[in-house]
Amino acid sequence: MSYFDLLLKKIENKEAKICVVGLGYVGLPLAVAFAKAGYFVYGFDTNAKRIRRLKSAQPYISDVNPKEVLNLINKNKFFPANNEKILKDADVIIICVPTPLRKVKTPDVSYIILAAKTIKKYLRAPQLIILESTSYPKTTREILLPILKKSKLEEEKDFFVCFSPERVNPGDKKFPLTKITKIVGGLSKKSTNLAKNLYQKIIPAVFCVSCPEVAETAKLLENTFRLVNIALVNEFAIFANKLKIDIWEVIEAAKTKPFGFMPFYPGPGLGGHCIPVDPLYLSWKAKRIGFKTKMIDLASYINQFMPNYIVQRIKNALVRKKLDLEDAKILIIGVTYKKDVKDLRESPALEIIELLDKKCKRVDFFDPLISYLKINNINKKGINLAATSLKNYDCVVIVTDHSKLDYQFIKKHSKFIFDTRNVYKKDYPNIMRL
Ligand code: SAJ
Repeated sequence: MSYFDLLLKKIENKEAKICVVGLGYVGLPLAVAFAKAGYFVYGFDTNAKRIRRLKSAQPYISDVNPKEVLNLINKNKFFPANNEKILKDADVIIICVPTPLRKVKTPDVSYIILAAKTIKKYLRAPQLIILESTSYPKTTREILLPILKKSKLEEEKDFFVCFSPERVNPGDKKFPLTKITKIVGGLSKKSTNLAKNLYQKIIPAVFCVSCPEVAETAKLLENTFRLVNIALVNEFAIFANKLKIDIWEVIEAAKTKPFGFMPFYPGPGLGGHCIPVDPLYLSWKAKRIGFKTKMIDLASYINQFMPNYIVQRIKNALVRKKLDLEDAKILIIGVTYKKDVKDLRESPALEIIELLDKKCKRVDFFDPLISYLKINNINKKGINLAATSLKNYDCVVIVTDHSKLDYQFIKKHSKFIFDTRNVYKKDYPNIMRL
């Protein structure tokens, strides 16, 4: 029996032991899904604090129920550890590590390289290695595979390699992991087949492609599609405001078209660890082969300009009220990168606060999910949202529109509101929208 047949059989009858490397917003839900499907799942994370939190039912990912995780641990279905030796016992290893940008906006694949080097130490026949972390086309073939081949084992014979992009939408209850079609692209039909059979145990819809590069690029197309369309609507918002046209009503009208249009909404900027980041992986790779991705570069520029635009709109509004920015007290409501998700990464609110901190008398924030900001040179404790406090501010800015905020209370007790998310659906004497 070949190693492929042996591994396929173990996957089919759920004897295969899985190890998810990286227990973040992608890896942890994936580990839980496989454990609930009847596999024994190791969870490897270099962050020992995360392992302790999992074993004591302390949440750190809003999309996962900590009690459910502890139950799986107690039933010996899920074994989180920060001891790399567990990799030796795994038949399937799924890499879900971060792929951020460096300060100079170039890809940082160091987490993938570290994971690959660690896996290589314990690589044995047969093992299926799947990369889920979003990266530029050819990462699987040019970065992951060469490191694994240093083990002297033969790919697609002793070990099998596949790319399957993570597509989770943080905070989205309508589309949980198990309802999002899984794309799989292996180095050969064997690895694709192994990955397809594995994912089908938790996700009914699996879409196979011919190679890792197609899977890598499909993911980047998805997120670049969002980046470009968000930039488009942000630019429309700036243009519409100059003509005193309600951009929100324009979008409501445009989306009545039953085909050929998909609504996106303007906002204070583009946050998160995916949309502002992943397309820059593509543009970086393109530049290295002499191709300039003009659309991505321009869209990134427009989205990155939005925090400045928000500050400009605040300044102009206060000038109309005969108040200078340097005398103003501003309250920012909502600082996470999108509503109802406890995540500050690339959040435009942080840049807005930093810009206002340099210009205003006082800048405070309130966010029901975040009580303290200590990022870059921001060091602030969130205020209590009370009637008295709201009245103290010359401008209250709705930056992130969390669902559980009492917007009527805010409207009643604020002198002036700048609503960047169309929470109030129309302008009022004391409310200005983007
Ligand atoms: N945003 C707008 N206008 C919009 C939509 C979003 O300004 O019309 C802003 C949000 O406020 C946020 C940023 O863009 O700051 C990103 O929001 P997002 O929901 O598009 O991105 P993520 O990173 O939370 O999740 C996305 C997923 N989103 C959706 O499909 C709706 C999906 O593309 C990926 O599964 C995920 O990135 C990923 O991991 O790549």
